[in-house]
Amino acid sequence: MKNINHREIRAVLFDVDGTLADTERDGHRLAFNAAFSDFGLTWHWDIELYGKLLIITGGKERILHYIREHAPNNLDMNNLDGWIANLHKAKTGHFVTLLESGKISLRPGVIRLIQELRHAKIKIAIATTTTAENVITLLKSTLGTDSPGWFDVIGAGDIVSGKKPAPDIYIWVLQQLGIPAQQCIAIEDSENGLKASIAAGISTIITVNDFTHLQNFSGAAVVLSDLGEPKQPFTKLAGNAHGSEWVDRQMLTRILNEFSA
Ligand code: XBP
Ligand code: MG
Repeated sequence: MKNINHREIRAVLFDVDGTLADTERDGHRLAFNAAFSDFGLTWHWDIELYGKLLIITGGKERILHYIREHAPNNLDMNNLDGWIANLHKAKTGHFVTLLESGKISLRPGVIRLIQELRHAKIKIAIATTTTAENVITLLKSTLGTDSPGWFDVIGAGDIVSGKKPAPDIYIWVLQQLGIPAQQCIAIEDSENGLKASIAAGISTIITVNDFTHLQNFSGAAVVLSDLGEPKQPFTKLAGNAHGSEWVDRQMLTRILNEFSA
């Protein structure tokens, strides 16, 4: 008998940093440091400090947080917001150059899943805190120049005022897609990202990385090492993987339906 409550998945919303690719440690962090040096600053964000600073999403917001905590003399500067915006622009330039050099690749299973979803005509979207220019460059450098056009919606950066953990970017992407949260899955890597997606009502898969694996992921549908590949299955860290060893359309559909029977 057909289950009348059965839900078909209609869209998958991908976070970018830490989810599509490990961009933080050897990407954004290096770009911030290069921009600090351009501006004659002695600031240096090492890996340990950067891991702590990731509590604040958004590069401009992260710089302001750092100034408050570690360099408060700068708070008196005229037009601090404008100065931070310029510093951040320089950082984006360095990050884009780094991506264009091809040094950052996509995480396991990302290309396979994107291609499976496209083939099945399931919509794909981006919901990220990072700057749109960074997203477009990452997609082009890893998936090819046409790939930004594969995504039905790209929600990025300052398009909403409240950055993750606020749900704003997810709500904006859902509105643009015109699809209810109950027919979507989000893929995230961080506690801030999870808070944002579940506050928008979206079932969420977490794929952890070195910066996020100790965070609190209660509320996630499942917590995995990565999306997995047939020859390189994921490790399940928490939740229900529905017998799957890599994330595919079938697993996404089972997750979508696990709370709705
Ligand atoms: C990503 C971020 C971003 C990047 C830097 O968070 O917080 O700020 O670290 O990008 P999420 P920008 O993966 O949760 O979206 O400097 O372009 O903001
Ligand atoms: Mg992330």
